[in-house]
Amino acid sequence: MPETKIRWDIFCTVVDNFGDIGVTWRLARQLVAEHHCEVRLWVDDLRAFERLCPELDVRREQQWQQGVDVRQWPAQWIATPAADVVIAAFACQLPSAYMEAMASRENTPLWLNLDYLSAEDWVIGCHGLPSVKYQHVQKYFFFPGFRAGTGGLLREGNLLERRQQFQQDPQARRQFLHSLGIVQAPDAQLISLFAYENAGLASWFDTLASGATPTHVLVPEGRILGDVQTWLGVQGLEAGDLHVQQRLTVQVLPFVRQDQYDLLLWSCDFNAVRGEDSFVRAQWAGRPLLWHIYQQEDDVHLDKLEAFLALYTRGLSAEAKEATNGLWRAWNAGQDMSGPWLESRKHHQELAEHAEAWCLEQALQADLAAALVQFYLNWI
Ligand code: TRH
Repeated sequence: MPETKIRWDIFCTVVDNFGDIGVTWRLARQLVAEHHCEVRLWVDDLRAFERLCPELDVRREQQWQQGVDVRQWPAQWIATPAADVVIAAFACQLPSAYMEAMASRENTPLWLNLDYLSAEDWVIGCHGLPSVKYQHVQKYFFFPGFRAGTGGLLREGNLLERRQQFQQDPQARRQFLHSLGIVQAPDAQLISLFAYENAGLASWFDTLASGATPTHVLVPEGRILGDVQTWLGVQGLEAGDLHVQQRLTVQVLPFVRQDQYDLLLWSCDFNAVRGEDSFVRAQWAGRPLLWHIYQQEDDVHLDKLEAFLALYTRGLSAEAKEATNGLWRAWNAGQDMSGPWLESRKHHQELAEHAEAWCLEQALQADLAAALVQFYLNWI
């Protein structure tokens, strides 16, 4: 590690939802906390950021949060010297004056595009390749991923130890759930549900409501609430609301701060997640999961879904594999969830063991922050 701190500028435009800021905020904190870097995080929408980090003051142009120098990305760029490493998250366009500053810097900065996560094969071939140039400043692709030859996944140094400790401590779990107003019946299975709008929800809830085991579903405020309301036949659902229908309890949670969301995932028996960051965090939770992938034009997201399924289901029995494929495909097509859910429940034990094994296997890879630092050290 060089003696002087590596300086980073991470640029994030919030396209929609929380994934862009979710990933960059996590990365920025880890670079500071574990790699002693100086990080400026430029964000164009502090309101989205505030949902993940409630201490944020959305009126401030500059503020420190957990050691990260958080900047409001101004519409009118103010001349700023470029950092040693410049990350354009998810192909966002840097201010042209900043690119000038990169080009005029005595030591040319390393310029990276941090891409979206995909399990597709081509990622390995593209990770680390040169992209465009601005004058003499070369940009490189940096791809997160699940396999050797990619940039890995975001994972804080002690994450798995913290998770395992928490999961082995029923008191800590109870206290956490209590702090969110959750009282789980002793025999109820706990499910968290973070998803986009989904026409398959009603059939899933029907099945849970008429199921043999009581189920308690926790729904953080967000896009799926409309479907939940329709199923319950109510309006104006908000955090704190709790409804019971037959064997199903549905409870609306506030959108919690990012580190608390981990505890929620760790506390549940099954997690429905979406997008990118919650999807990765559910894998680190070591519990069975269901992924609602972010929909893209021409259904290209379905290739990503299949690529992940092919990787994730390796090592499962043929029946459990088929059940997982069926469940994930039904959910992502907004189809009837009844049969696929019941089928996947038959393999719950195997899927639970597999989720832990997958998590441990993924943790053998270098994490994304460490891989970025290494990429820079190799490059200079
Ligand atoms: O919000 P998302 O749907 O984000 C998406 C995806 O990243 C997608 O790939 C991208 O193209 C699109 O945004 C623009 O899902 P994701 O990625 O899981 O991000 C949610 C973040 O919100 C994640 O960091 C976890 C966090 N979160 C909380 O902090 N508290 C909560 O209560 C919940 C439910 C989530």
